[in-house]
Amino acid sequence: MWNPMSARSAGVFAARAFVPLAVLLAGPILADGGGPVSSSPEARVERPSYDVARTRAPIQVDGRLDDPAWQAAEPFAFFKNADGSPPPAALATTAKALYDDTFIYFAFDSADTNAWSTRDRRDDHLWEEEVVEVFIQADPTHPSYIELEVNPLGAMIDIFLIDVRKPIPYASWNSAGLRWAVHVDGTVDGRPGDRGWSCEMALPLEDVVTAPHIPPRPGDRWRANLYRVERRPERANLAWSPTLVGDFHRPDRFGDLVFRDRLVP
Ligand SMILES: [Ca+2]
Ligand SMILES: [Ca+2]
Repeated sequence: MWNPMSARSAGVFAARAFVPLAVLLAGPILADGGGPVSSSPEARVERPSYDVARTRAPIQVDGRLDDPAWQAAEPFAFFKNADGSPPPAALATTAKALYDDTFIYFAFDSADTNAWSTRDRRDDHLWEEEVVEVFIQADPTHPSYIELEVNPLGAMIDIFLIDVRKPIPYASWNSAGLRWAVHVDGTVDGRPGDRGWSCEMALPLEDVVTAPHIPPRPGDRWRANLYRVERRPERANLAWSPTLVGDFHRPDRFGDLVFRDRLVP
């Protein structure tokens, strides 16, 4: 993600990272599977939605996506570059979500020939390296949202933002019941030769204080987005719902999570 504490430094970062994006945004935007569209790209790139199934058994949060419920869960539509264009072919990214009475779970499976991070402390600036991220705004009439990031070293930063880029100081809000784990197929040493890494997160529903119902009722809709920041072997900023600008903090571009009563497996 981009630094939510400092819009100025984030702007510098975004400018550096997104010069190509700015160029792309000046030209046509490719819609899903379709031809180029030009005017008002934000209006033309629809926000996606995802049906969240309910898991019969709690997920074993060990970083491995071998739980039967994950096997039965549907994947999010493929990640795109933040401008909506197809992502680099080498950076295949699969994500899924599930819920039960206690948690909402997220799984990421990221192909990566060079899984890299150096930060291993809670609440460090993980977004400056490689990371997967979940943003949740359960009620879009409330500006607050939750941001979770995990890197391939297994470090977590959990942030509660009271409004766009207005976080409670990182160390002051920790989700007490949050659980997460990663599994790396390779080494996190900055050198090539890796295959990828997977991540599981379990966010206690009780932390999602703006949710209309806890646990969610079938048909409830939350806003959310999922991201992946890549630095090696190539820079990329991937999103489930492209934000169309060099900034992940765009709740108006979040997709919809729609809770269903479908049980898995
Ligand atoms: Ca697992
Ligand atoms: Ca990488």
